[in-house]
Amino acid sequence: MSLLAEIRQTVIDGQAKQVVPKVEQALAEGVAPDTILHEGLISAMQEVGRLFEEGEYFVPEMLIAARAMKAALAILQPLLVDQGVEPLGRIVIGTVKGDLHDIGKSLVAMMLEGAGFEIVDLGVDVAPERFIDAVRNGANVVAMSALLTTTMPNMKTTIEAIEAAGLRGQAIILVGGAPVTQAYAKEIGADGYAADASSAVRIARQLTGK
Ligand code: B12
Repeated sequence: MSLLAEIRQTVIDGQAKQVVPKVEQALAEGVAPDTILHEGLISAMQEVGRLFEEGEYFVPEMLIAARAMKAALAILQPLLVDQGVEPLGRIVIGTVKGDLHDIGKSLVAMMLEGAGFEIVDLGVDVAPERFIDAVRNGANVVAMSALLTTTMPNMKTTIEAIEAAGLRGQAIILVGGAPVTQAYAKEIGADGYAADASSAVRIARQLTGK
């Protein structure tokens, strides 16, 4: 099995302790951090989702796999994020109310930070009022993540609350997460959608004119 395949399998098996030396070894062998991220880690989480759908995995297995993914991400983070750039704008990011998935959101936050945006990360299960407070405090982009079809409507609720607070004109709204689509983003009145972290950076730059 190739080292990348081993990394992927270790995440699927949820072996956080074993994944760390494997990622370090891959880096030492010159494998690009981005390749480890996509072919090792993200691909593993897709497989975990498939196993869950098929009833082979349950919540505890998903959780353990997520822990292994995070351990690996912690090693990659400094390599994926370049430093020392002047902030391009202030982005408030969070996973919407009712939703506890944070890996994709954190990855997007990390890449946006690397591209030079200042990030206010509100974490998971974020109520509309908290996004609104951040806009009041100077955030000019609101980035929302949702991984559940049942929590996606909370993106719409948040946009409506921002509108009701009279702040819609002050913030560019970006949405994403596995079940979210360009069409859904349009339907709820978001300004932008991206399917992954690198396109999130491209869209954020484009919409902020940076
Ligand atoms: C890990 C995981 C969990 C972990 C989360 C741990 C954590 N700390 O995040 C735990 C175990 C807690 C969990 C719980 C649940 N989960 Co879950 N989970 C997953 C799993 C396997 C992986 C998600 C992940 O991390 N992917 C990797 C990241 C990198 O990808 P991503 O999140 O999609 O993010 C990328 C893009 O979407 C995008 N993006 C993400 N956010 C944003 C934001 C913006 C602004 C932009 C521009 C882009 C963007 O960029 C990211 C990077 O490329 C998915 C399966 C899947 N394939 O998605 C199921 C999945 C999302 N879970 C699911 C379910 C059902 C649940 C539970 C309801 C299970 C239960 N019965 O309790 C609970 C809900 C808990 C809650 N209230 O939130 C279903 C959702 C089904 C649906 N249609 O709604 C899925 C799809 C599994 C499945 N195939 O059935 N889960």
